[in-house]
Amino acid sequence: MNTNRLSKKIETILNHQVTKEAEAAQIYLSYGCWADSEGYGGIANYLFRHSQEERDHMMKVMQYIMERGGTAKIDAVKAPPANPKNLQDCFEKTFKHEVDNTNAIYEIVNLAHEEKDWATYNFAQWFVKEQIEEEKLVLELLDKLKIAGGPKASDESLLNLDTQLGKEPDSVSLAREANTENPE
Ligand code: OFO
Repeated sequence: MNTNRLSKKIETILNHQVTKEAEAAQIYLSYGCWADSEGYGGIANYLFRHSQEERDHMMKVMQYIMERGGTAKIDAVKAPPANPKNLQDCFEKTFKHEVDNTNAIYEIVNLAHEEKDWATYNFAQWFVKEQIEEEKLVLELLDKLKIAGGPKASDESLLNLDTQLGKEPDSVSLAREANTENPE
């Protein structure tokens, strides 16, 4: 008896998303290491905490695959991209990664819709909402940097921004409902 409630295509795209979330976690880790090496300890801390959030997303997708009777697979992850040139570049690249991830989520939504897999369609809606928040979060980083002076920001305003980001809450509100212990 086939107890897998996911089609082959849906199982594959969801497993692909597991890898994407793991890659996102690595990117945030890598940018965090770069920020720390540049002296931005607060921003590094912020990026490290966000890396954990991406791991929570990975767990959430894995758990869904397993709940539906599918097989979650752990694949190799790509090496993170080269270090950013500066903070502006770091936040801009982060934004691009988030948009790329949003597009991957939309692919899942489109396929689930096409296959009338309403369970997966419904599951993916959490990520659609989450991506709105994640993109907003990075746009806010870019806004804060702009207010600090953008590419011409003084050391003092960058230090203030660094201190401020070091104190930001761990994750956006939706993601706080899901973590490695409770990826619901
Ligand atoms: Fe940055 O987001 Fe996961 O899904």
